Amino acid sequence: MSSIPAQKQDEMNALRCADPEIALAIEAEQRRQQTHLELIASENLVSRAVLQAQGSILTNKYAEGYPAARYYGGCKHADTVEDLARSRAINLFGADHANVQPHSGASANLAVYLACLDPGDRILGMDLAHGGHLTHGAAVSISGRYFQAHSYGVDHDTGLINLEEVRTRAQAVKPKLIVAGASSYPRKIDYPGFQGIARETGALFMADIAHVAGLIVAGLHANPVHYADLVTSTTHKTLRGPRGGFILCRHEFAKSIDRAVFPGLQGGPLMHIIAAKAVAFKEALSPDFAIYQQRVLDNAEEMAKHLEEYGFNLVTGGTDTHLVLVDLRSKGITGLEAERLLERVGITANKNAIPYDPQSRQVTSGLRLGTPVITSRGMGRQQIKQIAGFIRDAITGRQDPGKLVRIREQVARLCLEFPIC
Ligand code: DSN
Repeated sequence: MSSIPAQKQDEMNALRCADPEIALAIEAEQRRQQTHLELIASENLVSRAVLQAQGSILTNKYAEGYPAARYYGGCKHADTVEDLARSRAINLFGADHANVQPHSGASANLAVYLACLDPGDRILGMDLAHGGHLTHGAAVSISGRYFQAHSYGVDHDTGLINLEEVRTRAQAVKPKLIVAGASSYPRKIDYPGFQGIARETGALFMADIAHVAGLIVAGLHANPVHYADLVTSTTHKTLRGPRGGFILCRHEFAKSIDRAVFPGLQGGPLMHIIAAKAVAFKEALSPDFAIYQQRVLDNAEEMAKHLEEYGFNLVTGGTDTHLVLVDLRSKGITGLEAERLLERVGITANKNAIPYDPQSRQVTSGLRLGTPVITSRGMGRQQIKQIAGFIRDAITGRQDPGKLVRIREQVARLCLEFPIC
């Protein structure tokens, strides 16, 4: 029997007739999401309202430019949508200015670089191998090819960012821009500390809050809008919106940021996505959103607690974010093997480099586990304990196919109790 709800079935009928292959793949993905526990820290579940806006006829509209200054006719309603998205983003974070057009977090970061830097300028960001992001200066990214990229890492023993080391690096490198933000760092980032270093060394300060934007909105992490010159983010991680990016900045950067996004980097904005961003921002303004974010944090803390009880080593010894980074070396399994093993029991997670990882990036010694999706499904401490137990049992029982089948059945039962929509 199909696990797809009736309303969804109706919506899929047109697609099924027009393109059965794509319809089947989407339905299969719907079943996969329903029947698996998604622990990928950068993913989330959007509301039906966000999904509807994203699937709306706004996708038909070209609206190059900005509200009241477009290069196409017929943009009245597009203007309404983008104005709402911008004002809600400003309201949510207390920023002077918002640009909601970046197609992704990577595009948002590139727009900041285009607005503030010249090719060859020096930037200082967190090392990708220590939890940073590709676009913060990795050699394989345009950020590392067009700019002179330098990095800071985390302390070998604690796994924590050491601001004294960042300061020393900044004094030596004299970057034009310092970037704070990470993809797999389980602790709060000291934005005032970074601001101080940027001021001392004459650098601009950009905070990339893609992972923790929802926690910031809920007041659970410091708001870098108060400390950074520019803030970039995605909308689809803890913030629970559609896939996309946005930029917040002070008035003085507004014009150059807008010009960098369009016409500097992008053409027509994705108006259907901007509408969905507006809906997500409105949802994030509600009191329920802060409660949800607190649960995300509680669940991550609970996950860390049980994994530690089961003898797993955690990078930094725990978490104060939505994710935990497990160092698997003491369990004699690589990140790649663990990712594949968990997939067999219906748990989706990603292998992840740990700081100073002896393994390659394709193999890794770590596993990143995040709680946004399972929290959106309504799971709480009791279920987190069960899930940590599944992970322990799968890893310790990995040579026992019968045991893995039994865990898969338990995972499926838990998923059934918490439908995704
Ligand atoms: N790829 C995202 C993540 O998984 O963290 C970052 O862009």
